[in-house]
Amino acid sequence: MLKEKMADALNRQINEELYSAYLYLSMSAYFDSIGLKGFANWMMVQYKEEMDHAMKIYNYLLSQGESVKLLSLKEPPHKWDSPLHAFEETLKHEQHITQCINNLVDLAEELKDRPTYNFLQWYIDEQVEEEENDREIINELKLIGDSHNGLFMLDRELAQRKYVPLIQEKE
Ligand code: OFO
Repeated sequence: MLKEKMADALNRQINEELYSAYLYLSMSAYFDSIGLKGFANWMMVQYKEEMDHAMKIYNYLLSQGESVKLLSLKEPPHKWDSPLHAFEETLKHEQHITQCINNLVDLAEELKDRPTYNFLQWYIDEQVEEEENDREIINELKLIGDSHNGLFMLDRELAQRKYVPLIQEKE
């Protein structure tokens, strides 16, 4: 069993991860609608990864004998000014998620909850990688500027991203 404060905070993080999935699904639809199929693929993979992040916490709570409480999701935006704007918003969102994870780690430390502290280490590494990926794409988009050719090339590159399911081991 976890302390109530910890279980509640993890339940709220499931909602954060599900919202991340919802946001990236909305971005995938946006990119599809403006003809950037590679960008749409990248965001669709991101959507699936976020669902995995949510399910990892869901499984962890159940494995600890806790209940899962699904909360309502807010509506994500549907449109962005440009691919650069969408990725800047993505980075901002991931920085918010990083802060959420850091707060969870602080809480686990405060409550001396070592299993949860260990469980959260995976998310710390994941956030480093996610922010780095977003920064790389932002930099490329800035270099591309108004070049249609550059955007076309980047779209082809992002079309290569493949979804690799996370193994949902029971903690
Ligand atoms: Fe985008 O990251 Fe989940 O945790």
